[in-house]
Amino acid sequence: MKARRRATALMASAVVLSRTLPSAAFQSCAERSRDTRRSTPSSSLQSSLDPQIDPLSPTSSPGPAGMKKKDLRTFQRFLEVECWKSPSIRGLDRTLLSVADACKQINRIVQRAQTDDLYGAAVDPLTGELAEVNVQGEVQQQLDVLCNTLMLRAFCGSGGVCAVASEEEPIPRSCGDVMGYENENVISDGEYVAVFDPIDGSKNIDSSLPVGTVFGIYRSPAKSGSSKLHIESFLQRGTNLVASGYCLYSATTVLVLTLGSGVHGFTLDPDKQTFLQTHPNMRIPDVGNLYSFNEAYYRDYGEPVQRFLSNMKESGTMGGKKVSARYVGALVADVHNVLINGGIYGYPATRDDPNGKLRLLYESAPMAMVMEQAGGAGSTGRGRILDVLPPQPSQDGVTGHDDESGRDREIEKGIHVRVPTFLGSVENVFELDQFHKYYGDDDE
Ligand code: FBP
Repeated sequence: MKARRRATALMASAVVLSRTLPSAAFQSCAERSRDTRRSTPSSSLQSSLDPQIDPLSPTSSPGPAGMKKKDLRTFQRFLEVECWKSPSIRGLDRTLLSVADACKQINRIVQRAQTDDLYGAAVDPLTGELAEVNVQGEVQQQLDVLCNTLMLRAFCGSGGVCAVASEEEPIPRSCGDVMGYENENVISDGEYVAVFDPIDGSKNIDSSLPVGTVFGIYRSPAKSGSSKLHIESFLQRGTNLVASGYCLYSATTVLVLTLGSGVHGFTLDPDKQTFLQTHPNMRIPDVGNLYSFNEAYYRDYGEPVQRFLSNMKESGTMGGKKVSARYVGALVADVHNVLINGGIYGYPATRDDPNGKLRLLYESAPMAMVMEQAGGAGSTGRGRILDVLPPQPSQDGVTGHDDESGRDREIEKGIHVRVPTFLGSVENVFELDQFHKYYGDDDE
């Protein structure tokens, strides 16, 4: 009786294993366990089995697939050459190197968040009370505050930027204010302004899913040396972006950047802590079979988007291939996936949010510039994201007006304005736009 029970248990785990491991693996691990009595494993397997030997160290014998460090160009070298080639972006290299350093620090913080208890809401160290609710109405997380500070100082400490706007700041701040200089003029001769989302996909943090950082840089029309913060420097169309990019913190840490002439990807070498140019001249396929929408909101989407999604699922194909869905819940991760594989990412308008969720200035526009520079497209469903002009404050745009709070609210509206966002391969985004044209827009 006992023997029969053991046999059934064995069979059961075999079934589980066969369900969890692909048959070949199941077969091979059974074989391997059986075979090890007979043959000695290959040297690379031995090295990867022996915890003493680091399979990645250059001295160890090459592991599977000849694991050699490729001779890749560093991010610094790339910037030096690009800024040398185009005088119009001179000075940006210092700023972007500083941003890359901040991304390395954010990467380390994200990886240590669990062990160093950096999760959860930020607490005011002085009062012990929960920190602010940010302009989005969200309780600021510890990581939001930490990464926001890192990005603020990276941009303002670089010398090239005179003012910044962030998802975590209600209104833009001058770099003099960020760096705590008495006389803010000290810094205001930077010719650029920067916009950024320090931690994108913040809801993913607690479950260790991919998150990112998004940034964009505009030339500031303000006269250098002026002492007033010029809001209109920020409320520009995305077509005026001089540079934009994102950093993805995931299985690998990847920094993707455009300076307005193509898109390049740099992967962080964890040993050297250097970004290496692993993806030169990135191009998105003209059409793809991947779609990335939060379909839980399907019933709240407008008719054009509903018909686009249902049509695609009924046909089961997109771009001539079997359609496939991916949704990580972080703009940077989902758009990076679409950039590499082709397809479309969308965060449409919904019944409750007629402009969707994503913020034009520091999420949709910088990502649309990257997508367009890689041969893709960025649309609101009714037009190019980069052509959208954020709402302008009614009066002359300079703060220090007598009705400060009213003025700030106007500025906030412009800085944190949201747009329906569709990013991806030109054929897929074009098709979505056609659905908007055909099924009208009165409900969106
Ligand atoms: P945050 O920048 O506040 O994280 O918000 C943006 C975002 O997290 C995007 O990264 C992501 O694509 C989207 O919101 C996910 O929203 P939802 O959970 O509603 O699908």
